[in-house]
Amino acid sequence: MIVLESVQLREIHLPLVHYFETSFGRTDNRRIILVTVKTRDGVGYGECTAGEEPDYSCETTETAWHMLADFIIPNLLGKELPDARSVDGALRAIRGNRMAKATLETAVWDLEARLLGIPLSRHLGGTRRHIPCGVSIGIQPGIDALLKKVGRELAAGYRRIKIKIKPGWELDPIRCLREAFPDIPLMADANSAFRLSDLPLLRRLDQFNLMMLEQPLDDDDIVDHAALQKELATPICLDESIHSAEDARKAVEMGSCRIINVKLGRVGGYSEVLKINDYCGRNGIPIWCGGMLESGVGRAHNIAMSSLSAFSLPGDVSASKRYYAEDTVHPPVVVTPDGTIELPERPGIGYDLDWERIQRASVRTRDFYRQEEQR
Ligand code: OSB
Ligand code: MG
Repeated sequence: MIVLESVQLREIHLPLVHYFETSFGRTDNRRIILVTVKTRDGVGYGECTAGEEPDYSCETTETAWHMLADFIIPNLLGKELPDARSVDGALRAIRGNRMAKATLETAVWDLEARLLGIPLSRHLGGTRRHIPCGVSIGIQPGIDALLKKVGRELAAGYRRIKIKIKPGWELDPIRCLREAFPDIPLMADANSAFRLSDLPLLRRLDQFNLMMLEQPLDDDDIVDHAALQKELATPICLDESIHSAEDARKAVEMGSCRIINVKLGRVGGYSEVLKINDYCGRNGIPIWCGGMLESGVGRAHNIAMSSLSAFSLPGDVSASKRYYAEDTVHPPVVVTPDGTIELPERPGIGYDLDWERIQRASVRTRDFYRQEEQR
């Protein structure tokens, strides 16, 4: 039985070592919510993956803080939860807001794994000892900069290159990359920047042997994606459109995608991830772990999730130093020269939080305590 005695919310501001540009725009500085959950005898940590702006998702750092403080935390404090798996059901009365819910849900899974004295990956049923890593490369100021950057990431050992595309930055960068690196695993992520009427252009991407084309069309669409997939040889991978195992099933049954990008926050936490892992494993749909420019705490959760059996493709899970000069965990997440991350062996997420660093980056904290029952 898990009974949360207290929860702490904390907002930190972390500058990215380099801005990250997608079809939505640029991010220079992250506003990240960290959460600490405590029972009488345990502690666990989570990170909110919501971004600063409502572009990738309708959730933002600020809406997540509101949902956590005013609904999610009051709903869970003092409640008798049979186990971490039951948190998802306990939050069912709160609609949507999956990133906010996942912040708490993932922290309780970390707490439970720590209480059991086992790594979170093992607690989830993960089987991998190390995970293959890819990189997500933002829109660059020009082709030369892109080629240089890709060369550096390949030299560092990364096993798959993903570039962000948008109208006007698609065919040329991909053609130049293919000429320079004919055989690398290469893919492109459009973050919903195209329409079905762009079919003639998107069809031309088929000649470049991309592993997949990620989320070319609207975030809330699986109908046009199905129409597009029929016309393309390149597999479509859905990211923004998939919020649950049911979404995954419907998209697969409609033929809207052949691959799925799984993000812990976007689907509301580990309970849903486990269902997606089961469904995709049974149906031969490869999945991989997406990234949200997480700091170390969220990154450690992504690593644990990536150990699950259906996560067969390299994810957007890369080294701390690609994002932050000083991360929230110590030591930072490192990638081996052959492009893998080793699963930590210690209990829970398996990385220590760097409280000195976190303290310096903090802009607000709020503590919540269980109300003692009146007698
Ligand atoms: O679409 O995968 C995406 C970052 C922010 C929002 C959406 C996305 C991304 C990334 C970055 O691609 C992945 C990473 O954390 O390296
Ligand atoms: Mg994406």
